Amino acid sequence: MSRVEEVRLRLVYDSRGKETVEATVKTDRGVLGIVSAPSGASTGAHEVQAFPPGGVAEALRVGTSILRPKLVDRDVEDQAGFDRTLHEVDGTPTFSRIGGNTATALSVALAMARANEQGIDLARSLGAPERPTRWPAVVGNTMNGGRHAIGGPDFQEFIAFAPDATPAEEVRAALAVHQAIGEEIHRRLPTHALGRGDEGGWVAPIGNVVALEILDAACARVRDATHRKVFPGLDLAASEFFRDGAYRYQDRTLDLDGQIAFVAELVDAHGIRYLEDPLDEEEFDGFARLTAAVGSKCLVVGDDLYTTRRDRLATGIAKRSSNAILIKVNQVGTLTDTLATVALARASGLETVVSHRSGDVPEGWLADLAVACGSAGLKCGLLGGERVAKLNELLRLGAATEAPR
Ligand code: 2PG
Ligand code: MG
Repeated sequence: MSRVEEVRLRLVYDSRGKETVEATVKTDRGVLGIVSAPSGASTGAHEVQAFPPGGVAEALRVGTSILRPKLVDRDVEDQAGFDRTLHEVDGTPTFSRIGGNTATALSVALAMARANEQGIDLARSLGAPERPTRWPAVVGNTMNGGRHAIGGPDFQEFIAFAPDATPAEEVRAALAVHQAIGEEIHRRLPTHALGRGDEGGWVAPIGNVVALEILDAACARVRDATHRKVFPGLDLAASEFFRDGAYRYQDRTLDLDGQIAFVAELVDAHGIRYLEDPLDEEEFDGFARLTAAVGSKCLVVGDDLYTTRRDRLATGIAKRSSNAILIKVNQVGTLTDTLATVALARASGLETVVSHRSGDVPEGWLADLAVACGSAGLKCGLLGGERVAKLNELLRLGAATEAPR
């Protein structure tokens, strides 16, 4: 049994150039786990707080003076005890004293140190089988809007959903869709400078429905050319344009019934297989109506609805609000809390999709978590070093199960 010998916290930057926390956990066998935490822009109202009121500087101060002495000398195998201490020292329901990002970085760094001591992948160390029978689909962002892009559509993410047999096939198909979309936007808007948003998807001054048509056509083109499985998906992040009881788009305002009818129509018209946050984050009942209407055709995924919280998921299960949940460690702050939510989802027959944040870090461990959770998807974007790191880790995990050549 090895013990935690040293814990360090540092300031580092995420992909938006914003400050975040990196944690190093060193075991008494001299093995390290080094992990940093990502940050969201379209954060859910029920997430823990990423940082204390004084930001990263305060997180480092509190972490080093108060937290560190309680973590040193702990058993490296005892993830639950380590995570409990993070909660106890913080003492608030929202990690507002130490910061959810400090907790996330430390919690995952302990798991990483343990995996490194064992000499196996984090995925295996967290319980993934040696040869997984299914791989998480690549859930790749191809066009950005909402809070992740200035001047784009209201919907936040236009997604290539690639649930194929191997990670290599999935990544290739999703990237081909991203490229085909860039070509099509350039063809339609030849004089426009083409930019990319926070998650590496294209940004263009086009409406939601036109963007979806372009995505649908690009997926069909790639399917025809490669015979790979890749389908349209959306993250509406609808809470971001829900105000005073209505869904307020640039070109229309819809009430709940109107929004449900509009989204259900889009699912049918474009063969959408992945549908995230189509309604406001408090709309458990509306989610249930939409899931009853389209849940047999696509994953209906709650992100802001659940914020990875077990208690909110329990409400969604009781109401049949969705058939899937998005999983983000720093919405709840520890690996133990995250895995408890995943366990409840699995026990209740809901799929899980493990997700990046819009401001992310150039590390690949999210792919390990998705494989360990037996998730239906790894949502991670397609371009930019912080996104590619996760795709490449998924490729590496896939290749590791093949016979050596
Ligand atoms: C989302 C995420 C990631 P953010 O809404 O699913 O795509 O965005 O990290 O800004 O919450
Ligand atoms: Mg989302």
